[in-house]
Amino acid sequence: MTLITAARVLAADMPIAEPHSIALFPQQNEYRNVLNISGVWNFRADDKAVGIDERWFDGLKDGSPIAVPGSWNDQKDGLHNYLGHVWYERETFVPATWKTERVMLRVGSANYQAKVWVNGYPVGMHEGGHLPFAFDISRQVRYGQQNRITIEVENELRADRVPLGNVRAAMRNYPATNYDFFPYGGLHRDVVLYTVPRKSSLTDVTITTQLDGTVTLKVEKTGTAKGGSVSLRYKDGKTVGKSFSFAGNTATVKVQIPDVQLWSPEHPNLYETTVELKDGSKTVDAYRCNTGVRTVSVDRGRLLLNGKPIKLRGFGNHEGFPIFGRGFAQPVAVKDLELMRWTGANSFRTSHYPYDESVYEMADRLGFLIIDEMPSVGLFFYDEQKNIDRRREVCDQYLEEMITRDKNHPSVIIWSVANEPSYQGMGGANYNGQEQKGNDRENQQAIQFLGGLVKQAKKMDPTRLASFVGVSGGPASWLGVCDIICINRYYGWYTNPGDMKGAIKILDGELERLWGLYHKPVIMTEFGADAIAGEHSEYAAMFSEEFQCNFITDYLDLANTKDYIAGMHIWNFADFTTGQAMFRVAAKNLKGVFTQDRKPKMAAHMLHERWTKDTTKF
Ligand code: BDP
Repeated sequence: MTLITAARVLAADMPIAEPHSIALFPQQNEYRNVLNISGVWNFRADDKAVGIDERWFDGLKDGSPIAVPGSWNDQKDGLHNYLGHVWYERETFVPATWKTERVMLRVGSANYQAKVWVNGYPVGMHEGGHLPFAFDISRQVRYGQQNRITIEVENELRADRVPLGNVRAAMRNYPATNYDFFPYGGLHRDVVLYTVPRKSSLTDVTITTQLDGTVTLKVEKTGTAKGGSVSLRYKDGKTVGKSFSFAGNTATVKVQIPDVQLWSPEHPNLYETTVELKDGSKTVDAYRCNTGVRTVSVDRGRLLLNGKPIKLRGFGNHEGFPIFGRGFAQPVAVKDLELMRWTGANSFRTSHYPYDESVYEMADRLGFLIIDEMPSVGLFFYDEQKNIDRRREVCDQYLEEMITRDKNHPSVIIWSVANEPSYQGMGGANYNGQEQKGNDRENQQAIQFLGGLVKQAKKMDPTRLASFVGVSGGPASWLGVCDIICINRYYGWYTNPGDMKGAIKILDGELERLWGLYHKPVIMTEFGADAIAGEHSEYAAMFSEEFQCNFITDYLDLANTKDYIAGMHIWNFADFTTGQAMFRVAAKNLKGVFTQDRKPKMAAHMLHERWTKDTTKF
C-alpha cells in the first residue's frame, strides 16, 4: 500500500472500507490489544462544507466538546435538525510496543458517511450508518507518541442513499426522511484502535452447527502460519478441541461435541470457542467467541428451532434515547432486554438497522431470538434507474457487512433485507386487505431487487432464513421471494381507525389469503397503536392506553387461532423520536408499550400477564 499524502485529500482518493475488515470483533488477549477512544471529542459543524479545502484534518480550530458515542443533534445547541458536514477530532497516545503489530482503527457506526484521517493522512471512507468499518492505520500512526484522529461525518438526506430522504415519496415530515425515525447524525458507537499480529493473524471465523453436536468452523488467516487449533468449552468445564492445518489461507475444521447441550430461548447454552493460530509450535494469534448449537428452518406453516415449532413473541424496537439520540447507551440496551424479558417476550427485530454488537452478545446469553435487519428502509422502485441501481449497491454492501459481523450469533435466526419497500399509488383505498397487483415494471424491479438480496443472503449464509418486511397493501407477489412471510399491518389505526371489529375482519381475510397463496409461516413484524401515557377513556378512544391494550389484544387473539402465524412483534417496544409531522405528537411515535424513558403503559402490564402465564401462545 502506498501512503496517500496529505496533499491528495480528495474524497475520490480515499480507499473505501472493506466489509471483511469487520469480521472479527476487536478483543484484548495475549496477541491483540484494544484501546477505546470514545469519550469527549473535539467537534465543529461545517455548514459550508469547506473543511476539506481548508484542511481541518491538520488540526480542528474553534472546536467544542462532544460525547462519543452520541448524536450531535441534541447534544449541541442549534443542531437538532442539522443534516450537513461535521468534524470530530481526538488525540490519543499509541504505545511504542505497538510498532511490531498491525494497528487498526474501527468506528462502530458513523451516520451517514464518514471520512477518516490519521495525523492529517487520509485513511479511508465509509457509507452508511449502523454498521462498523475498520482501516489499517499502521503506516499513518506515530508510535510512542500522541496521534490525531479526525473524522468528518455527513448526514445529508438523498434519493441515492439508504435509507432515503428528500424524495418524491416523502412522508410530508421534517426533516424530509422517507422513514419514520429521526435522522440522527454523528459517531453513534465506540471508536477503537486495536492491534492484530503483523506476521500472521486470524482474519475470519465462521461457525455453523448441527443438532448432533457437529460444529464446523471455517477459519481464515493471513501470513505465514500454517496451522492452529480450536476448542469449545461448556460451562461445566468439559472441553473438546482439535488441531488443524490450513490449505492456503483457509481451513475447515469439524468438531463433534458429545452429549451436546442445544441453544434455545429456554436454555441458552453456550460453548466458549477459542481459535488459535500456530506458526510451527508457537501460538501467534487467538480469537474467542461464544457458540450456540442450534438450527433454524421452516416446515410449511411452522417456524422450527432445533426441529421443533417455535412462536416469536416480542417487539420491534429502536436504538435511541433523549440527549444521546442514536448514540449507543449500554444501560438502555441492558434495560430494554430486562423489560422485554419481564413482558415474557422471547424475540425482537433490530428495526430498522443492525444494533450495537453488545446487544447480540446479550441476546445469545439471555436466549432472545433476533430478526436482524439491515438499514434498508424507505426503498421504492418507481424511480430513475440510476437511483435504484445506486441503492442496490449500498444494500449489497450492507448485507455483506451485516452477515460478516453477525453470522456467529446463535440469537440471529432471520436476516431481514428491507423494511416496507413501498409501491406506487400506496395509500387510501389500497389499505383494505385486498390483493394488490401493482404494475408490471415496478413488480419486476422490486422482485429483482428484493429477491436478489434474499438470494444473496442465503448464498452467504445457508443456515438461516431470509426475508424482507412487507408494507400494508403491498403487492403480494413480492413476498414470494421470502423464506418466511413478514408483514406489518395497521388495520384499526391507519385504516378503519378506531373500528377494531372491522379491522380484525380485514386482517383475518388477508392472512388467510396469504396463507393460501404461499403456505409459508407468517410473522406479523409490526402492529400497534399510539397511546399517550396517562390518557384514559372508558370507551377505548384512539390514543388512550385502553385503546392500545385492546388493539394489541385483538391482534394477538386472532393470531392464536391460526397455526401458521409464527410470530407477533408489537410496534413498538418504546416510544421514540421521529421527524415533525401532523400525525406525530411532539415529534414522537407513541406506539411504545413503554414510554421513551421505559415506564410501562397499560399494554406492557397486559403483555406481562398474558405472556408470562402461558408461554405457548401469543
Ligand atoms: C411502519 C414502519 C415503522 C413506523 C410504523 C408507524 O415500518 O417504521 O414507525 O409504520 O407508522 O410503516 O408507526
